[in-house]
Amino acid sequence: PKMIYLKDYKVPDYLIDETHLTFELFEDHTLVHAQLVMRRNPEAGEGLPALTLDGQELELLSISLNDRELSSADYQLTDSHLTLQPDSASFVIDSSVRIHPETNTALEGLYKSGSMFCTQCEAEGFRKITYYLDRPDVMSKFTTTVSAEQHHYPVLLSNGNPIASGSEEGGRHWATWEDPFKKPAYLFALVAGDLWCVEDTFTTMSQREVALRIYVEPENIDKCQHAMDSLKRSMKWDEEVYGREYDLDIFMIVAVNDFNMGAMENKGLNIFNSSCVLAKAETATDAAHQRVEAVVAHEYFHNWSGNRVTCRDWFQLSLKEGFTVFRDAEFSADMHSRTVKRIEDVAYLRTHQFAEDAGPMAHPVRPDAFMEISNFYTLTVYEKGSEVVRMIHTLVGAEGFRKGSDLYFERHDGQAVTCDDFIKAMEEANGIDLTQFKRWYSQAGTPRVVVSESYDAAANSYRLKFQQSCPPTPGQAEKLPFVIPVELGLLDAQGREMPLQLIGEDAPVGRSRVLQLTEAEQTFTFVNLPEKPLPSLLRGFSAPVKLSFPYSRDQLMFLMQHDADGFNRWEAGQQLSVQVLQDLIAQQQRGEQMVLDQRLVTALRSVLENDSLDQAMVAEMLSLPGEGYLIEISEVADVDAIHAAREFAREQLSAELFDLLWQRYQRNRELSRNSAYVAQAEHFARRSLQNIALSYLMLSGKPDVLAACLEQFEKADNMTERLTALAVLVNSPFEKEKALALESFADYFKDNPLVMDQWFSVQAASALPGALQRVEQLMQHLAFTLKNPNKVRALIGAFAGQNFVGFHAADGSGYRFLADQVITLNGLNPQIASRLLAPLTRWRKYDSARQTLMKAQLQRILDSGDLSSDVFEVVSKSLA
Ligand code: BAL
Ligand code: ZN
Repeated sequence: PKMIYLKDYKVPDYLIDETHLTFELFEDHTLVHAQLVMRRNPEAGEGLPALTLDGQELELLSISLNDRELSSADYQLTDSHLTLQPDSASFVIDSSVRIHPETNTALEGLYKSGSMFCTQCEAEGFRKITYYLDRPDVMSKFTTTVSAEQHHYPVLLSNGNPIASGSEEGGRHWATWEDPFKKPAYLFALVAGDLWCVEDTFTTMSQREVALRIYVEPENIDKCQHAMDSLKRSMKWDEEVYGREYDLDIFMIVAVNDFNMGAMENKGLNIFNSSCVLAKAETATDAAHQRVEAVVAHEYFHNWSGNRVTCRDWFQLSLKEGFTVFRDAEFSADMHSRTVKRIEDVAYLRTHQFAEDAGPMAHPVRPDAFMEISNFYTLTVYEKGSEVVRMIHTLVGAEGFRKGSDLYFERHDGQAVTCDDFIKAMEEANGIDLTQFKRWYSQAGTPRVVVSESYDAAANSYRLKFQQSCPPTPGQAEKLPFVIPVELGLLDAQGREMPLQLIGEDAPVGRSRVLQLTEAEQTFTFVNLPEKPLPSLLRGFSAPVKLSFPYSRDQLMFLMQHDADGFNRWEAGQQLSVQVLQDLIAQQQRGEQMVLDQRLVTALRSVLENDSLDQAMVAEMLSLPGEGYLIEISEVADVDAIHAAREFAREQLSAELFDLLWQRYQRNRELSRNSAYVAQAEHFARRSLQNIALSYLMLSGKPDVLAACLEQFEKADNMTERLTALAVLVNSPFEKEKALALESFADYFKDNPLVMDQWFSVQAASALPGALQRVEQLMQHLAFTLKNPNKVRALIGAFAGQNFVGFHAADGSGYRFLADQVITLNGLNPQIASRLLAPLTRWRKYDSARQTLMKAQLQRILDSGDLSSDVFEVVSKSLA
């Protein structure tokens, strides 16, 4: 495979004004007839260069140019392209190809999921359907006719509006769909299957009625209401917050079981991984409900940020993804608790994206080179991309941001554009210069900001010095300073926010404000401060950086209690926990008896005693930093010591805070018992506290707690409580109860694949001895198959990504196992194989013995022969 560079971008030589497709679906093959109405791109220069169409795994049956059938002497065919010579500036190409969706295990292009046909074309799947200019800056109007056997495929869908349908001889039928909006091929979709649908309507702000339909397999028809409600809320929110109205008469979602991603924003016909649509209390957790809501919103929001305005080329992926993640995060924040949403997102970013940014696959938000674009649907492009958009929002304010997004949508509607175009709209709408800010798009790596203070009592002034730097990343040894918005406040000894007046200012400017770092080193002096303040820095995590300030543990406890910024109250608790856990890790490594700093107990006790705190916040504060995060912040990660230290801390906290936890648990469980499940913030909060309390309480080994856990497992009316009880049992020493619970759970839910995914994950993630053996056994379970990405993620992904002591077993067995799976999956589904690899690519984080073992497995994958570009790129970069 070869590298593709942003700097080589050229506008397309030809355009496709109209695309007329006909699909004839059969059990053992599919015929695709494509008519492309094309013309020379006036922006591409003079003359009539050869036309090269993309096409992979296609069996060409016929091709004609302006109705003249071409012979093989008239074109060149390779395994990825078809090249021919047009003889005029406008022309029509007709082609027929045969493809094999029924054997397509890569789940890219047209494939079968169970008994239904479906598509996934982003990024470059359309070239597996027909010969085409498969690039996002070629936008075309599509008409699609689908024909199939009627009995098995009563529902035939594609993008846009249905315009005709009919029956054919031999029990077949057909339907034609027309999409009036020009779109790139990656937004094409087709579905054929025996599906039922839930229907509703939405009246837009200009009073147009839109039909809403969610299509699922018949057994799932009772699990669509939450997604439908989420869709309607999303449509309303996008009108209110961004002024964006839906544009077609119908909006459809289809749930499929076999899907590489979470979902796909195809115009008017979103195709979803069933895990991101189906949700009802009995089978989906609160987290799953929130994920469904967020993904439904995300895909819906793409209709504007992605579809109406799309990407010029795939290097610009974050243009649509970063922006849309930001939009969905704000939507979720508005629907539930803003602070809790921010905490969850930041914890995720710092654990996973920071690790990516520090590893061999580190790349800028706008990458400048890739081998395989599928490898760049990353945490950096999505989550860090969203943080970059958030920083713009912070810099220009909500109103300025709206002006910028209005200008962006208005100016570029119907176009394929770049991140620069987005920035330009923000600049022009706000009269600002974001030239330096754009380094966030071009420089990889997580910036570090070291802050120090000095207080001058005689002058009543307080100085904060900020030093920023960014570690080298592959291909980028040196970094220039970023623009870093740092929101801060200063607290007095009573915990009140002090007025913030910088030297040279006539008066204070609020009590929480945003400073802009632009240089490697910068000092800010605050005046009129009669006492030395305690700074609350990077409020709301105003920039995706690693900021450090030499807080004492007492100061962190003070911030936990008093900071007006909810996010920073949590953050202070996390920093305190990290300090305390790092002590324990060091004690463990020295072979000493571990001793927990009582300040952590005191701090968490006061959190638990505070009845006025949002229960979700209490739950978040009780959650110690995860092992993944502790690994990420380690120089050399000692997974065994990290696990031992964290477990020790949890046991100590359980013992010291038992009564408070027990009270909270019982109170909340009582409420759950006596009320029906509701998927709303307050109820999520109550259950999350109840569940984290239970996980602590079970460490006590007390019979009362075990009984409570079993009661919750058996009697709960919802998956959130039931699954937590199961997970807690699985991690407990109660072997008999554990075995019974696992068995009864699997027996009851055996026909529900999404629930079985949870069952696999809970076991794969358990750090108790014998993990690999358990996982290998579970791979033999009837409900497991390597062909379903959700299953792979649930079992193998959870083992390698969450079970650190199991995966990093000193004998290298976990690494060998993962390499085996990657080698097998490489032949089945390269995208999933490549994603599954991520834990092995982090080898630099571990001790030298583990490094050697991990690299040996990467090498073994490399040597295994015939690698996909997906796997080859990740493995070769990891070993470089
Ligand atoms: N565009 C791929 C799936 C998503 O980000 O919505
Ligand atoms: Zn997206």
